[in-house]
Amino acid sequence: MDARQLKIDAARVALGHVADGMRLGIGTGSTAEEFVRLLAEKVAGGLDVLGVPTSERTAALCRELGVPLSTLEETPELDLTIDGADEIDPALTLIKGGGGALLREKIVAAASKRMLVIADRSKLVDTLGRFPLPIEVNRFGLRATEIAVAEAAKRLGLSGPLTLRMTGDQPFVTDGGHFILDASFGLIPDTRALSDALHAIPGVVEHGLFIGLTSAAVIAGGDGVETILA
Ligand code: ABF
Repeated sequence: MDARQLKIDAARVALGHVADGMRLGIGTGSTAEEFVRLLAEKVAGGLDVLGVPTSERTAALCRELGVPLSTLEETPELDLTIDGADEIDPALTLIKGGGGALLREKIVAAASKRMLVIADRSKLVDTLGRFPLPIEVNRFGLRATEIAVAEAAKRLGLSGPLTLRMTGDQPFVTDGGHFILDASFGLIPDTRALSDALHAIPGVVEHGLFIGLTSAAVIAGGDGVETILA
């Protein structure tokens, strides 16, 4: 089965959790995009929902397809967020941020009663870290922040290159106006310790470890779709 069909299958199951009148956080990435396309069909059929997008890219797609939008300022309490992930471990801790939207994704997820992650089976891992951890950093003092991140990781027995994410020959800039360092630390046995260490660094705005935010993961594989509860 092709990769896109797996994304559609997971998105369709997640759509089954959407009820009339819900306030939805809507994620970023290709799997979340399939969810938006299916959601838009339901909206066209009369489903009454309000979406809060996690990126400008998602907002533009929702507007194009006719999904009613709000903002987190207008709608600060959400019923359900549907989003993708780069890696998912057995405790449903995630690595997110490959799409560059981790800050708004985490804020929206934290404002939601429930969060469903939609993914194909390739995202399931025993231990997070094969995928480089995105770290959103303030543009001021970037070099000092890099040094602090490397030292914090080293204290946890982690090391590896920190790569400034680029768009062409310019640094990638997030919707929030920050840069992203992709940290190739390798496997991360203690995600909470790394999360706490990164949050202690003033130049770190947020990172892509989503701990304790996921209610369930909807995983599509060649043998069908399974829902893993947190
Ligand atoms: C976004 O979706 C990001 O947090 C994550 O990196 C990405 C996964 O994209 P895809 O669904 O295209 O694999 O939520």
